[in-house]
Amino acid sequence: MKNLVNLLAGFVLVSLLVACGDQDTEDTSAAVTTETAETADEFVARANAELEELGRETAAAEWVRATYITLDTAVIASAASEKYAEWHSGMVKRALAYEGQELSPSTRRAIELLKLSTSAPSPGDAAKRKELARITTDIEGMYGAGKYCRNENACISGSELEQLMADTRDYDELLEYWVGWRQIAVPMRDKYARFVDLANEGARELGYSDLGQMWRSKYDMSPADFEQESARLWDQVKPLYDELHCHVRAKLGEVYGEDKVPQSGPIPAHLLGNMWAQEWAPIYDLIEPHPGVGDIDVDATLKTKNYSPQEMVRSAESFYVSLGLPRLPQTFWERSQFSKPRDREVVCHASAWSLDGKDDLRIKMCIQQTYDELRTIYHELGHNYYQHAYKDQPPLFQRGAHDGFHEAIGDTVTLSMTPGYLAEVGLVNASAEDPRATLNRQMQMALDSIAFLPFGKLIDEWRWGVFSGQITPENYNQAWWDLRTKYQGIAPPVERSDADFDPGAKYHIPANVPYSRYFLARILQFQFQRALCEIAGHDGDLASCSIYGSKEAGEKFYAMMASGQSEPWQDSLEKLTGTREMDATAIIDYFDPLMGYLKEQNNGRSCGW
Ligand code: X8Z
Ligand code: ZN
Repeated sequence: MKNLVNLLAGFVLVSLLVACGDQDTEDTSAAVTTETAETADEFVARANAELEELGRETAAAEWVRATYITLDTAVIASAASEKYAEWHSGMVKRALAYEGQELSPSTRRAIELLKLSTSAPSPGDAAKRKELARITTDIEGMYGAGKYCRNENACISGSELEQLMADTRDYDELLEYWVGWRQIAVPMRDKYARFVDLANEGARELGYSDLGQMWRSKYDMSPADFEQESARLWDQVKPLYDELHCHVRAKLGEVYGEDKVPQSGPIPAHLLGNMWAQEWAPIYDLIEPHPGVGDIDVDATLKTKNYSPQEMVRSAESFYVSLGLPRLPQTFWERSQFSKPRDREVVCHASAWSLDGKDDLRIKMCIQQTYDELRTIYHELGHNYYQHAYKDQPPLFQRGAHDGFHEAIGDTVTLSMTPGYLAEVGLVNASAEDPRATLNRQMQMALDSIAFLPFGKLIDEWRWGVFSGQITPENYNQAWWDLRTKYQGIAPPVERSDADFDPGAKYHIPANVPYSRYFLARILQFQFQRALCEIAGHDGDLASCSIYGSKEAGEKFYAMMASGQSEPWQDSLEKLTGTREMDATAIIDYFDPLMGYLKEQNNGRSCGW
C-alpha cells in the first residue's frame, strides 16, 4: 500500500475511512464550515473511526493486488488508493481549522500524524489524484512482475535472480543477471518522473517544500535536524565500513583477479552476493576468517532436514513465544503467503501486514530454504508482533515509535540467533567455545549489518535530491551511481547511460517505501539488544547474548511496542534503553573483536577508493 504510510514496510497501517460521506472534493469549503462545529477531539475521534474502516478496505485491495498482479487488480488497488487519498486530502484541509487552537498534546500529535499518514500525498485536483494512484500501482506491479528473459522461453523472476546472485561465483554469469534485472526498470523512468511531480505537488499543498522534506518531518525533530542526525550516525559507523570494504575488496581480488577488482578503486557492484550489493553475507565463504571452525551453516541444516516454509515460520514464532509473547493467530497461518504461487505474478518482496489493525496479521513472502530467508522471517514477525502490541491504540497511533523502530524489532531478535540458540533449536551442531568461531560469526554478521549501512543511508539521500529538484530525470542514474560510489565504494560493472533507471530495479523505489528506516534500524537494533541483554541478566560480551527465553526482556520490549506512535520516539527509547538519542556505540562495541581482526588484515593494504 504504497500510499499508506507504513503499509508496505511491513505494516499496513491501516486505517481509515470514511465516510464522511462525501467523496466529493468540490465541497471542501462547505465541509470546513460544517466540520468546525466539531471540537478537535471529536475530529480526531472521527478520523480514527474512519481510518479504521477505510484502512480495512484499502488493505484488502492492496493485499489482493500484491498477491495477484493483473490488470484488474491494478484497477481495484488504484481505486482504493485514490479513495484513501481523497479522504486524506479532505481531512487534512479540515484539520487546518484547529491550527492555533490550544490542544492537548495527544490531539495535536494525532493531527500531525494524520497529515503525515501517506508517503505519496496527492494533489487536491481529482484528475491528478487518479493519475498518481494509477502510476504508483503500476510501477510497483512492473517491479513485482519483472523478469529477465534470455529468450522467450527462458525467463527468470526477480526472486530467482536474487538467489542466483547469491550462489554464482562466475564473473560473466553474475554480470548477465545483474544487467538483465536492470532492464525491468528502464520503462519505469518516465513514470517515476511524473510520480515525483505529482507527489511533490501533493506535499506542497500540505505545506512542505517537497516530498523529501515531508519524509524528514516524521521524526519528532525538524527535517534539518533529522538530516544532520543521520549524517552524524553515518560518521560514527563509517570507520567500520571502511575496514570491511578494504578487506572484502582484497579477498575478491584474490578470487576474481586484480584486473577485475582493482585494489585502489570501487568494487564492481555485481560481485558481492546480492543484486544490489546491499548485504554481503552470501559471499561469506570467500571471506571466512577461519575456514570450517564452528558450525554456522544453517543453510545446510535447512536443506538436510528439508524445512518447509511453514516450519521456518514456526521457528521464528517460537522465538517470540519464548519471550512471553502470544502465538500468532490461526488466521495468520491460513491467510499468509509463504511460497511463490506457481500460476500467477505476485510481489515477492517480503512484507508483514495487519489487515484490520487488530488480529488479521499476515506475512507475504516467497520463502526459500536459506538462512538469509530465515532471518527475513524473524524480521517480518517483528513487524507482526509490533502490530499486535499496539492494536489497542487508536489507528492514528498504530505505527512504530518511528519507522526505524518498526524495522528494528525483528532485526534485534536476529542478534539473538547465536550459535548457542541455533544449536538449542537444532539448526546447527553444538560447538565448543572457540574464539575463532566467534570471529567467524562476527564476520558473517558484519557482512549483513555493516555492509548495509551506507546503502541504507544513500537510498533516501538520492530521493531527497530527486524530490527537491536537485537531481533531474536526465541525471537520475548518474546521481544514483555517484552516491553508490561515494558511500559504498562500488561501481557499475558496465557502462550505464541516462536511459537506464537503476534505482527502479530496487523494490523500495517503485514501491515508494522510504528507506532511512532501515538505516536507523541497523543502529537501533544494537541499542535495543544492549538494553534487553542487561534486562535478561546476560553477563559477558554483547555478541554472545541471546535473549531467547527471557520473559523479562520480552515484557519490556513488548511494553515499548504497545505504545505505538502515541508518544515521541525519544520517550519510547528512553523507557527501554535509558537514553533519548540514537547512538552507534552499541554496534561499534559489538563488532570490536572483528575490527581488531580487520585492521590486522588490512595492515599494509591501501584502503579507500
Ligand atoms: O525491505 C525489507 C524487508 C521488508 S520491510 C524485507 N528490508 C530492506 C530491503 O530488503 O531492502 C529489510 C532489510 C532492508
Ligand atoms: Zn521490514
